[in-house]
Amino acid sequence: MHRTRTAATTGLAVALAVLPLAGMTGPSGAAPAHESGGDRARPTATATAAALSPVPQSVHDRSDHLTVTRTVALVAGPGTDAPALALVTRALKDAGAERVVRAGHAAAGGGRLTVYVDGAGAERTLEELGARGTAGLPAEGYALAAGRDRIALAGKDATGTYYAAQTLSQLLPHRTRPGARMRGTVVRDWPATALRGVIEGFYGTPWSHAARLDQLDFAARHKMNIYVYSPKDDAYLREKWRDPYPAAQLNRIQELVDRARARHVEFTYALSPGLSVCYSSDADVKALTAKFATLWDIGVRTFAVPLDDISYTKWNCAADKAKFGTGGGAAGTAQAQLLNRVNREFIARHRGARPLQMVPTEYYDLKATPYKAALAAKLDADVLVEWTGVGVLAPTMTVAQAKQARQVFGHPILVWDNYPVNDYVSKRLMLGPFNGRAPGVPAQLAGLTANPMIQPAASKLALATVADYTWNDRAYDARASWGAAIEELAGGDARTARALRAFADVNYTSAINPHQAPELSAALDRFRKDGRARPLDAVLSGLRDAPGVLRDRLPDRDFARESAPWLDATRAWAVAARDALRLIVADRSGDGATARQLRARIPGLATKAKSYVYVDMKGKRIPVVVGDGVLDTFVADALAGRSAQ
Ligand code: 14T
Repeated sequence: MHRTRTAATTGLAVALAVLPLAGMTGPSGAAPAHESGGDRARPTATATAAALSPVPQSVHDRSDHLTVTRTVALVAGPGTDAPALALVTRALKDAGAERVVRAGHAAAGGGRLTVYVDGAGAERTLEELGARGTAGLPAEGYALAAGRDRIALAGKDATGTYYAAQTLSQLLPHRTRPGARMRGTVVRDWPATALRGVIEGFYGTPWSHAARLDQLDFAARHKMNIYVYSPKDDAYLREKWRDPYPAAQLNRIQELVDRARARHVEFTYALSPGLSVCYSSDADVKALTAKFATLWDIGVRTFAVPLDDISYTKWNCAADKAKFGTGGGAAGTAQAQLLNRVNREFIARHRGARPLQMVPTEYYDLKATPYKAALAAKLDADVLVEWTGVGVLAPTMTVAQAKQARQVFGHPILVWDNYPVNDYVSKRLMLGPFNGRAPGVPAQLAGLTANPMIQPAASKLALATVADYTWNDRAYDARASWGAAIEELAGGDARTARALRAFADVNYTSAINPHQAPELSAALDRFRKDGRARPLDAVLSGLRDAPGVLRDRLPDRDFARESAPWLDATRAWAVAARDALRLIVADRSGDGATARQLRARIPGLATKAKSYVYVDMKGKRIPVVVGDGVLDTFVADALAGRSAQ
């Protein structure tokens, strides 16, 4: 165990694991009618939609094409989002434009491509291209139309415009010369839930500063809009919560805040006073708000007070016991009083502050308790309450559960989803897709934040699928989203993508993806049925070579570095499994000499495959697993002569 769990929460977690889940419900309610029209637009989404991630709510290809000209005119509305304009300009240059010139109210024409971003020009161009304007779109929605010699982007708000620019940069081709063609397209798009992102809330080695900056870029590309800063290595968030930051540390946080702002991501500062706070103390309310004020001053606008993984059966001061008494109801009352003061004395008095967020001490179930009842009744109505679903690691989440969470907590619910977090099983990488969350859940929520792995770069695979689900749950297809994320991380290179898919397949299993290595398992099953060694040998050879391909070719160098022990183990298991396959063939053909040789060699190969370790922050060496229950079983069965069809 690499951390301390309080007896109370451990007991509850165990008890909850066996509770039956509420009945699965299907999608509830129809999607809002935001369909786009379009002259010459085809009625169905086509190849364009498949290339976009997250999948837009509505995409229609037009029958025309436009050309990226040497000079492109950019016409922006008044006060148009600067990061959106910078992104559009870069995307056009990456598509082969040599110059992007800002024009006034210039009309399209003159043989050059004109791009309108927001304002009257964009609205008019949308209409000309048969698209509806921004009226009726939800927050962060946008409309994009491209056809003839023009492109129009219009956001419901600045973030919407920025997302239109992100979509355009995915639509435009990558070229070094002018003249590239792009298919005419109409997109009308909006998110399924307001807050979508990542909470750095795991135990173990925290992310580096560089990794956090990189994650903010990644989040923005996937239309995620929140990063909750709650790393376990920042002592000023927990033990030293009352103390101000040393200047150097505050400067680093400021860098994150600035990057987040430029990417339309809400940097959320989560201060956890639970270890020592005295709920009834004026001085502690002041300490909390004074600390928040230092972060407000560097640009933070979203704040959270997590009160998870603490004891609510023991107070930190005698005054609390005297004022609130004992039991869960008393704890809920005490927490509500403290948070309401923060809400009224800080959040409400700072214009531009976003709603306060909190993690309750009971964050992992739906049971009606005195604690939840007190929180529901007494906590200010506008405070968001975080909830992990039923179980700290919720295998599934239904619409009925999400509705019930709103009822029992009595507040808007922000899901803290414990996927792909691997702090409790650091022997695993979790490279499977986000799964088991029903369509319709996002509409019930204030948002969803995913708790990632200790490995930031490797987390991107799962996080891209979380982004897809939270943006457009009704179109979400876990396997398709997983495939798209693999393509993206492979940088569009087919060989790298094949290698990454094979590697992710043997690192697939988790609480939400119960089956390990689905693709390799299918290949093994085919072999068990038809006895054909050749196709299986090709699969295993691909797996053996995948780690080398990834080390040489993955664009994100950190991915391979972080995954080193798992890459080594994958190669070693594939080598052992290939020999196991040879052994089966030798046994089958009565080639006793070869079989004897292989039997002598394979156990050593398996031992080697089990020898690779992940070293945690305390120096503990943890043997990693890949393809467990699949590769090891295949090898063991072959050795035991259990592999005949
Ligand atoms: F507050 C939360 F919503 C939450 O999930 N807290 C932690 C989280 O930081 C951690 O990364 C995650 C996965 O291991 O689990 C939560 O921590 C636990 C989980 C337990 F089952 C703490 C005590 C438990 F008994």
